[in-house]
Amino acid sequence: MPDSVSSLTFPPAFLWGAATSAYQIEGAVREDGRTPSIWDTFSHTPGKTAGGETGDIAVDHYHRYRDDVALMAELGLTAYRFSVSWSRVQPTGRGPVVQRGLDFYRRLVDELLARGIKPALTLYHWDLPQELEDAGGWPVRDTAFRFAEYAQLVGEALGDRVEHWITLNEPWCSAFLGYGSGVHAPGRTDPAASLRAAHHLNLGHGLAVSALRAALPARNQIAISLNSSVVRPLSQDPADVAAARRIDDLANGVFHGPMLHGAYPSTLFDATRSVTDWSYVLDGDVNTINAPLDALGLNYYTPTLVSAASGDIKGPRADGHGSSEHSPWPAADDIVFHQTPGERTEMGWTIDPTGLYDLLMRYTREAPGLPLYVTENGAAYDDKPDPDGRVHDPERIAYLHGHLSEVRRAIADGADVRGYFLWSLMDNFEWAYGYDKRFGAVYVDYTTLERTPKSSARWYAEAARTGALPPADSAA
Ligand code: PNW
Repeated sequence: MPDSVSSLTFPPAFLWGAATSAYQIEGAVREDGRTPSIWDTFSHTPGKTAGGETGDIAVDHYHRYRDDVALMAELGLTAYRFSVSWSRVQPTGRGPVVQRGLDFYRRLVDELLARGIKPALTLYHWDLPQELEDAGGWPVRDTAFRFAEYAQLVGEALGDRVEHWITLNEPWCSAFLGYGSGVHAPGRTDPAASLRAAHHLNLGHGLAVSALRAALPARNQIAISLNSSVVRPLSQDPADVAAARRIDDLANGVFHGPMLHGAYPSTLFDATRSVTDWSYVLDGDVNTINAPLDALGLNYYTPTLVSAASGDIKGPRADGHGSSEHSPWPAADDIVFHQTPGERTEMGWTIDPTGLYDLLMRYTREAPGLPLYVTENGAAYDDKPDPDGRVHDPERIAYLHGHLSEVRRAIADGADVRGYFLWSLMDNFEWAYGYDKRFGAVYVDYTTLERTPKSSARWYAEAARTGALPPADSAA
């Protein structure tokens, strides 16, 4: 075996996973007592999603979970990351649980365990019960306490069989795409509300960590998934470097500051004074948010390239965060977002695997000793079945090979990366983009809902089976 191949061997206990989220795959939105979440409301509001598409049926995973787990087993996955729909379990966001809703996740988890696949459960992947949004949503403090109560209920119900717990998925998206640019539910465009939402998501996370600590057996692992951005300045000009630092605060520091270091960056407070006075950060909050974690999940797709606006030249907003005349970045109108040069995926996101290496090394420094997981990484392509029904996606294989190689390089350089979750197991509802953007390793025919593993799924299965990366050009 040539060195270049053997050096791509991963640690024996490395988890080879795939990820999904409830609203993107389950469907069955009115079954067994589930009530609408903000994503039901948003997707049913004209003009909010491509083609008016919704998650009403999605890929019908709620009814097909057994077959889907069988498929995961066939692909040799050793872990599966999914999310729980809050309004399926606790329809109004308060009060007692609905057992029928909870039973779905019990059955799913039991099916996974029976096949030797480790469940990684995300409590919140953007689908706030609509009733809680009607009461003010994440900008109001009470939502954080409601989330902790929900976390405790799910922890008590599933703590005996789920070892890996993730509180929030990508609070940046919830706060800044949901309440700032409005391209995600609930579709509000208020920079002050987006920063309040960020704080209350943080607080909800911290309260949930403590609630889970009390509810779960000690061996369980509690984490959060951040879509931490790799923010790069366009040049080494001090103005561009300063612009990158400010965006880094708004993308990363706003979350990892209180979570990992017990403080918001003071530079973040200074830079956003024109929008908010941060008076809703009460004494003790930051301590609550700083609750110790057992691991950190990082989601990575593409880096972010910024510069300071020079003179009256205002560049295009090429930040890849969807189209809206409202920026997701509060108090940052003087900063220009650029498209990173290079090949792009169907999302328009530039492929840069070195960003994943940089991210893993950064958090190795930022949180020494904390195990890391790549909880999402993947690419959308315009996949189509060949006449023989097979789906070939060499671009996705190249993307996965490139990024997993960088994960391996980070491990060699001291990053404690314990696993990788490909986004996504199967094609699904890509939020505001609807069903058009296919991220799956498994192809879904949206007429028949039939599942067909793409060649990337077979490539990934081989990696999972051998614990090493097959060459990117190996025709699986
Ligand atoms: C993540 N951005 O979404 C989510 O966790 C997934 O549910 C989603 O399907 C996947 O990545 C692909 O989009 C993101 O604008 C959406 O920076 C938008 C951004 C980042 C992540």
